[in-house]
Amino acid sequence: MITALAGGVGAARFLTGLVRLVEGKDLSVIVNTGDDIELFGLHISPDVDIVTYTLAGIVDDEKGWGVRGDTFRCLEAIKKFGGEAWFNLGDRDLATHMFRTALLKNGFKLSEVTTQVSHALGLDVAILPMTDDKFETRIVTESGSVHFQEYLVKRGAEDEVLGVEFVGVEKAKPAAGVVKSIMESQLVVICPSNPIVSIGTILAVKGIRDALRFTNAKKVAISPIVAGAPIKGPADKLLRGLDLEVSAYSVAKLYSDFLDTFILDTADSAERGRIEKLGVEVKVANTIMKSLKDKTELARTVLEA
Ligand code: FO1
Repeated sequence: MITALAGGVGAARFLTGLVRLVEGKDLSVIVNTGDDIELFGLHISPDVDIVTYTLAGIVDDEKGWGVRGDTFRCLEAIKKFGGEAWFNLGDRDLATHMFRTALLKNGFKLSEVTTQVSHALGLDVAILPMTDDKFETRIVTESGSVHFQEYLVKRGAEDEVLGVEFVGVEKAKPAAGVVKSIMESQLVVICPSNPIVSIGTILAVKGIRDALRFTNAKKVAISPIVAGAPIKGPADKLLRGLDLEVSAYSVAKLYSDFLDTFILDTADSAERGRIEKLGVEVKVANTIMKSLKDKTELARTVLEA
């Protein structure tokens, strides 16, 4: 049994390689829900959908999110009404959000809806939202605190980051199956996702970090930072905003209380010594995933670790 901790696009790309090597029924993916947002009365769960669509083979590969070949007629109509349309919700994607919202209103949990959607798309991987409770990542900027999606998509991640807030963190409990899957796995993989707003959120949910410390599973993380820059997204701005160094070492340090092995990109092999001093074993590999072969090779490196 393998458990992966995942954010959005980077994690989903890695998982595409992993499912080539392990059976879906032996894999659970715990997904960040701090990015979830309500728009037009609908519950959008971007990272859960990115992982689900990618593993189901229907994601828009170029963008890494949304459904391949989707149309945007509903959003265009909303724009005509003068509605805010900065978050690009495709027509088929909207069906997921409408279905999810209707079930949530009828008392189902986010984890239950996620299972129903992923099974309907033919997946046997267990996709587990980190929590069924409200959890919202907000970025503190000079103009005040804004929802993470507003910071990233609406404002193009251009604001200086003054802080990060996790609204709901005190009350959020891990969703059913999350702690059990960490405790019963032989391997826990921390995907190459943003260490603050993707993995950091999952680790902030009460009980998850302790489960990682206490499980007998081997814990392996893949660096999301290569040559001092994130492969995708604003991890550099967020790390800097929290007065943290932008480096693979910095990420390894954030996980060092539970981590066994850190997969470092070949471009950062000079960091090996510093990371080993944290008590973490280091493996150097190519972590840039352009082709399916790259993704599968990286997954193989993780399994061999
Ligand atoms: N990212 C964007 O940069 N622009 C968008 O308009 C956008 C829409 C969107 C719709 C559905 C979805 O599931 C994801 C979407 N994303 C979009 C990706 C998302 O904002 C982030 O990449 C993740 O939340 C971070 O992992």
